[in-house]
Amino acid sequence: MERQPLRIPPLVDARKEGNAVALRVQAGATEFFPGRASASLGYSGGYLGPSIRIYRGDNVEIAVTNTLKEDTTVHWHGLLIPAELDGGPHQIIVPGDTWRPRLPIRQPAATLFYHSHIHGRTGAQVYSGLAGLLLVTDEGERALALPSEYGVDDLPVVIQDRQFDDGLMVVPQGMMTMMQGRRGNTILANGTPNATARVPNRLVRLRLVNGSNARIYDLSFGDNRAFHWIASEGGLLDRPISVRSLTLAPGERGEVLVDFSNGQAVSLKTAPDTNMNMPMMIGPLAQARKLAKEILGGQGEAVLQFVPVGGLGTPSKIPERLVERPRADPSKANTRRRFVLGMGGMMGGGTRSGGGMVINGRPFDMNRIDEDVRLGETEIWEVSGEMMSHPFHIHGVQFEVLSRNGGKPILRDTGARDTVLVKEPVELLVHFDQPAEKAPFMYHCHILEHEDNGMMGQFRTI
Ligand SMILES: [Cu+2]
Repeated sequence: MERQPLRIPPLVDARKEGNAVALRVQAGATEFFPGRASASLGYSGGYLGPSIRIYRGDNVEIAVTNTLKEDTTVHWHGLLIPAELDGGPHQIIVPGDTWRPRLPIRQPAATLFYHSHIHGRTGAQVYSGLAGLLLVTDEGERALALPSEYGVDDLPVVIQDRQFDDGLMVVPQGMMTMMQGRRGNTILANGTPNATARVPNRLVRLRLVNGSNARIYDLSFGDNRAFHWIASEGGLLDRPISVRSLTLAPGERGEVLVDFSNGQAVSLKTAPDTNMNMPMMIGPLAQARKLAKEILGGQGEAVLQFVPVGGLGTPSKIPERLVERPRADPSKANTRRRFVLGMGGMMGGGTRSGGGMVINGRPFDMNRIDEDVRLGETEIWEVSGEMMSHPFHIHGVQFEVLSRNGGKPILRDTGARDTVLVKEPVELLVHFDQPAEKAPFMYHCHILEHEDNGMMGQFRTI
């Protein structure tokens, strides 16, 4: 397969636009492979949307015009804003309409992820291309002088698996697909199959975003080099963590620094994906991986190749410390809630609608508030998942992982987060400081087909 240069989504700097940004939700035709135009969706483009740089302290109006023939919403995943601005299933934009939320940006620098959240069609709309990045910046981040030249040494990398038949993207359907979540036989980076990025021969920042509907990536470099993890979903970590691999579940983001000063071309690759529900996992791991390869397209493979330019460079220094962040105090949490993400319908006889995707035994209902939380409180949410691992996302908050499976959190749980992978129980320390009176906030599985089929609930803060 011919290599293609990594596509870089256009950058929209909100301040340069007077903090008034316009997005057009549109249908398009995208040549993922040259000469083969696939039907796709995008924001102000054929597939995906611009990266929007927004500044802490500003108020940014984003006018979203829906030119599709179907309803949509735009959820600002990770943004800490009141629920009526959140773009969840209740903020529907009907065809021809424009939605104009004015977003107060009051949180630390982070890589956030906007995407469709229309109930029942989120999976299909995101798979077709309705996703993009919000890059929050602040003074603390800029003072660190991290690589920040967009598209040069600060690269967005939205990783997605998509199904291609004869060079054309297709949106998989069917019961099995809904159970496992939509996967695909081809990995795209910013919509580019078999992508190559030319990078300077020095330190480069990658904003790695798992934009897949269902697939988990276990990312590492072809030469097993160490790299530095500097930011989780909620923003910068206290200090860089040297790692050789990073796991990202759907909806998760991780910023890393990679030193390309040795001038050597290297691939970012992923391990095979084996996250599927239990009946398919019975038997030895090798068999499960074979099944994963055949059914889910989940073989280990390259995501993106890097080619440094300029030959041998000078190794860069990594800052020892990044940011100080206030920590919530677990002793202040008086309320504990438990959530079980269930897939009971199929196993239990398939009597429930939507394949039995539930939280605490109940499928999502737009008209039911599941939890009332007191505004300003800190709570412990204990979350576990059945049958397979589920990325659990809560809107309007950041949280920390207090424990996993009764023990200490694992490396992957580090930092302020809005999404966490669960199967074994995790305890999350969640602080609620965004109002949700006029509309509720969601919590759900970020395997989008699980979410669409009912693995979602809603809460108010009152
Ligand atoms: Cu799930």
